[in-house]
Amino acid sequence: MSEIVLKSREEIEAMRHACRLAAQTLEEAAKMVKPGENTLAINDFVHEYTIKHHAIPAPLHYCGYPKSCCISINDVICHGIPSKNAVLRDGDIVNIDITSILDGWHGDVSATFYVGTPSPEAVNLVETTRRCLEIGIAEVRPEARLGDIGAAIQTFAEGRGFSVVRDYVGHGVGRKFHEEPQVAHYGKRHKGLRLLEGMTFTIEPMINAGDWRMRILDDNWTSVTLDHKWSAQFEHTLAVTENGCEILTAFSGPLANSVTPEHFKF
Ligand code: EYL
Ligand code: CO
Ligand code: CO
Repeated sequence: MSEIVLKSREEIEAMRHACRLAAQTLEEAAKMVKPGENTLAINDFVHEYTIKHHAIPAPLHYCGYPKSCCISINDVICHGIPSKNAVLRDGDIVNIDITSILDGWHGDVSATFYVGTPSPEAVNLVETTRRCLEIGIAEVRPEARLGDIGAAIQTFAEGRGFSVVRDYVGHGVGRKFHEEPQVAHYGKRHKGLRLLEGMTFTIEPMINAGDWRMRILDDNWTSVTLDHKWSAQFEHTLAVTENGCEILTAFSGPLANSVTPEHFKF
């Protein structure tokens, strides 16, 4: 049995530091996203940067996971294992998911980046997914319900012809990587748990160009779309505040390769 842990102002201040480091690490790692780069090199940078800043990469050895972050290319939904053989190519999309533990507190953040020049289809998927996270975040305030977040994301994604992954959800985060509650990216408005000030959790929608079904590769970690159409994801760690929420993993500058292209119109 596990329960939702509400965080005090002091605890949220401690989480700000872990979350800021995770976001900074992602911003620095994003600079390595270029054709020809391999995902193990990005992982190794993330690992060293984390250690240098007196933090621990949470994914390493979590449930036996072998690397310090997850890097998921194209039809990989999530939990892509960094590998020297996974080489970024022009036109790919790649999600980098980073969780840092600093002073015992976790910060969990991810974004999807364009490698070189994206196709219009890739831009539509990635920008829709970026907007899904923003739309979910806009629902977060005391007295709102978890179903409001899921419904807002699902309505927007499906309205654009995409599907919402069912097998993975956002999660409470704090002293533990994964706490209650589970935050589904689909659902019904006015249903589910009522939010309270002091809750800290992630929203991390995975949006597929095709249908939502997935399978796990023979490596027992990597989740890919069943139809091999592409999947994108963005994630932030949030704290519910008196009026709304604070994005604890907000970025301090523009994320290279991640900003919405000028020509894209919703
Ligand atoms: C480890 C455990 C199966 C991560 C996240 C690494 C992977 C596959 C079992 C969630 C759950 C990262 O970053 C995450 N969420 O945003 N497990 C994770 N693992 C792992
Ligand atoms: Co994550
Ligand atoms: Co997460």
